[in-house]
Amino acid sequence: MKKYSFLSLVSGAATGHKDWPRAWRKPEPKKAYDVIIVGGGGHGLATAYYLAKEHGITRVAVLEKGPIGLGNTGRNTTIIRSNYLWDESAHLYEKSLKLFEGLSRNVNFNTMVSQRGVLNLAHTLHDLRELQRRVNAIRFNGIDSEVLDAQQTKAFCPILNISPSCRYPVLGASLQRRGGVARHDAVAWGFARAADDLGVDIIENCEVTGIRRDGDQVTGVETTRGLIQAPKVGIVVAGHTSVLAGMAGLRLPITSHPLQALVSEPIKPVIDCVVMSNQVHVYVSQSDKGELVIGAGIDAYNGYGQRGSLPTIEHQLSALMELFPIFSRLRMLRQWAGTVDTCPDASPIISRTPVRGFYINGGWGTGGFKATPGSGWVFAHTIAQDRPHPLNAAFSLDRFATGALVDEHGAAAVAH
Ligand code: FAD
Ligand code: PYC
Repeated sequence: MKKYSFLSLVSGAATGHKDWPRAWRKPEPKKAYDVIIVGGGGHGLATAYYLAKEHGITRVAVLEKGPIGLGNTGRNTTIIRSNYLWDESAHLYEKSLKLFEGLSRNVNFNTMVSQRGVLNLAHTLHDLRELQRRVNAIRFNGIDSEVLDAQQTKAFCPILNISPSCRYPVLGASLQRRGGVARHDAVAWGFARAADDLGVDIIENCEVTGIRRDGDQVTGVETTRGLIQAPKVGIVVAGHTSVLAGMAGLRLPITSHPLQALVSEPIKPVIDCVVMSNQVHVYVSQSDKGELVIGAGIDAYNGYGQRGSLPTIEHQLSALMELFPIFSRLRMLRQWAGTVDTCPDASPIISRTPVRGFYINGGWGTGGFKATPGSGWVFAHTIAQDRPHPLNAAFSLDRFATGALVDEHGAAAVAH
C-alpha cells in the first residue's frame, strides 16, 4: 500500500502540486487477463479491488472508455442508506452500508462518509401507514429505522416547513440515522488506488466495442486499443448495460432514462441531514462546499442524453420551495444529468448469464451509489466462484422468467 508522508504532502504543496506520485499507474493493455471488468465507475473499480483482495485474482483489467469515475459515479447526489423493504434488498444494501462504514480505513483513502441521517417524509395518512410498515420490515432485518411525528421531524431538521396549510403538509417521516452521504469521486479514486496497489491494471480511454465469443463461451473483448482476451468478462456500465449485453447477443429487460440533479450557489451550513419526499418529489442535502444538492425523479422519456428537461427542474424546485420556503431567494449554479438503467422491479441485475464467463452488473436505476462497495463485493464473488453469493442470488437474470421479482419501487425514493 502506498504511504504518503506529511513531508511529501507539504513538499507537494510547496512545489505547486508537482511531483506527486501517481495514485494509480497508466499501464498499456496486456494481450490477456484472467478477468476483464468493463466500466471504470465505482462499481467496476470496487469489483476489481475485491477480486484481488478477497479472491487473490490479480490479473485483472478495468477497461474504461473515458477517465474513471465520470459516469454516474461522478454525477450522483451521494446519498447512502439501507432502508429497503424486501429482505433480499435490505441484506444487500446493509452489507454495502457496513462496507462504507469501514471504507476509508480499508482502502486508505478518505471517502468522507458522513452518517448524518436520512429523512423520508410522509404527507398523507396513507404515506404514514406505509412508512410505519416499511420501518417495521426494516427493523425486522436488524437495520436501524424509526418513525418520527411532524414535531420530531422538525426538531431533526429545523428549517423544514411543517405548516398544516401546505398543499402537502408534513405529517411525519422515517429516519435512518446511519444513512447519509459519501464523497462520490473519492469512492472511485479510493477503490482505484487500492486496486492498483494490488496489481489490477486500470486502463482509461479504452472503449469496448465488441464482445468475443467462441460458441457459448466468452473469449475476450474488442476495444479501441485492440483485442484483449479473457475467459471471464464482467460488464458494469451503468447507462449502457443493454448496449454491452447486446454485444454478447443478450437482450435485457432494461430501459434507460436521464436522471438529473442540480446544485445551488454555496451558502453557510443550514441543513445537516438528508431530506427526501417521494410525494412532492424532491430531495436535498448540503455539500461540504455549502451547495445545496437537489434532485428528483427520472425524466419520463427514454434516452442516452445526459441533460434532462426543464419541466422536471421546475417540478422539483416548486416542491423544494414548499418544503423549504427559506431557500426561495437562492440561485441555482449547475445542472446535469446521468443515464440510469432501470429494471421492471426497480432492483439491479448482478448475475451470471447464458454466455459462459460473461457476467452482468447493472440496472441500479437511480439508486446504485449507496451499493458501490456491496455490489463490487458480491460481483467479485460471483465472477471468482462462477456462482452468486447468497446476498445477490435473488438479483439473477432468471427472475424475469420465473417472476420472482424484488419490487423496490417504493424504496427507490427517487421514482424510476
Ligand atoms: P458508472 O459510474 O456510470 O460507471 C460506468 C462506466 O462504464 C462509465 O464510467 C462509462 O464511461 C463506462 N462505459 C460505458 N460504456 C463503456 C464501454 N463500451 N467501454 C468501456 N467503458 C464503458 N444512487 C444513490 O445510491 N444515491 C444517490 O444519491 C444517487 N443520486 C443519483 C443522482 C443522479 C443525477 C444520477 C444520474 C444517479 C444517481 N444515483 C444515486 C445512481 C448512481 O449514480 C448509480 O447507480 C451508480 O453510480 C452506478 O455506478 P456504476 O459504477 O455502475 O456506473
Ligand atoms: O437512492 O437514495 C437514493 C437516491 C437519492 C437520490 C437519488 N437516489
